[in-house]
Amino acid sequence: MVPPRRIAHLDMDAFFASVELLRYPELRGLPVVVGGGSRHQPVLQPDGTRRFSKLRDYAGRGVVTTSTYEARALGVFSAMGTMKAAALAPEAILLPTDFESYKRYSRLFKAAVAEIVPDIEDRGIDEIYLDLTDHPEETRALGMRLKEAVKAATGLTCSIGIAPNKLLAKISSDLDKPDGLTIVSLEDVPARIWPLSAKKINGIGPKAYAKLTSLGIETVGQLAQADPKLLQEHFGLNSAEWLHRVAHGHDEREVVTRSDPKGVSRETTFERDLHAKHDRDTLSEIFTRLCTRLSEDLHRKRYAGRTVGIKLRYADFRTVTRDVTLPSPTADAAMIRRAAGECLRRVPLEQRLRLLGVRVSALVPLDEAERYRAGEQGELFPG
Ligand code: TTP
Ligand code: MG
Ligand code: MG
Repeated sequence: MVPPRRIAHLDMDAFFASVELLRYPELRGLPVVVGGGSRHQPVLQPDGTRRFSKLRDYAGRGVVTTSTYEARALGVFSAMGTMKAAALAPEAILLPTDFESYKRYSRLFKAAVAEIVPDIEDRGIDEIYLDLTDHPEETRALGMRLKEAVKAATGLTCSIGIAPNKLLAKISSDLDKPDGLTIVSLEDVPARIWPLSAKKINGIGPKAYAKLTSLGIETVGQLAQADPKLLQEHFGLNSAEWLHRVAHGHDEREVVTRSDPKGVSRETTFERDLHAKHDRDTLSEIFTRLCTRLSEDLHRKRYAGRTVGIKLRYADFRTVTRDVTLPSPTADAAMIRRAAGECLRRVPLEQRLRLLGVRVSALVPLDEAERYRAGEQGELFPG
């Protein structure tokens, strides 16, 4: 028999809100909602304290991106209309959304995990899957070490689920949030997974769940016990089989790591549209920073690339790209900046710009690129 796998799902706790609390520690313990705009930026007052916007001051059609657990206790959750949230929690603090910071912390926590388990399946800004099967360390100790590494690198807590497959790992990471570490085996499925709502299963969306409830099926356990014929009638053969399998905790999907990316890119949407001439300095600074970050990404991923490209989006949302291929692969910020600058000179710049991106592709492993350069300089010996 093949021994069971050990798959981990790691998800950051109240991610965007927790990043905000790092810079506004005075908000700890309060209901805080992320989802405002720049007009909700806290204002530093003469006495050194900050004045924050409150939800009750909000007017508009925006939605909540996330909320602290204190705000959730008042009924305020992701994707809820902010006006509706304001009715539930008028005194909650409202903060603007700052994706750049969240992306920075996202990279930080993933890099910290990669020090311990290099093969990561990236599932978006605040979550990853890991295959721990071949790792020598005992499961709970390893889980604790991952959590500590994330905390040390970011100051943030996460929750981890470890199980024989992705399906159960994902459900488990949510069982003891925040700051949880939940280990679930196949034997635990009846006791720990069956009482849960069927919508906890990744892949059962609101529509499928509504259909299930109309058939009298609400929990995973009820789904596991459901008559296969009934499910087939309503969902078709394939989906019915899948529903049956997942309800019993079975899932064969592999953890897919992106160890061989086609290209690495960075882009930024400006806070206001910029003009190539009038905002020359700002634009140039942003451009250089993008290239520096991209170079850092390449070094971290240990890649260099021969093709450097740019992407521009104009104020009217038209997008253009240009690229140039270099004589040898590079990961160097200044070389990327120079090549990207060359591309920029080949696009019309009369209109204002809303987005700028830089990309390096035709990748080779960084040490290969370094050997190549050494060879060019006559430092490499054959063999
Ligand atoms: P989640 O991991 O779903 O939520 P969370 O990290 O805020 O809270 P939890 O402790 O329950 O994991 O999403 C991660 C981030 O993605 C979240 O901080 C904000 C963003 N997000 C949205 O912008 N819109 C949404 O509808 C959801 C669910 C999340
Ligand atoms: Mg999260
Ligand atoms: Mg998440």
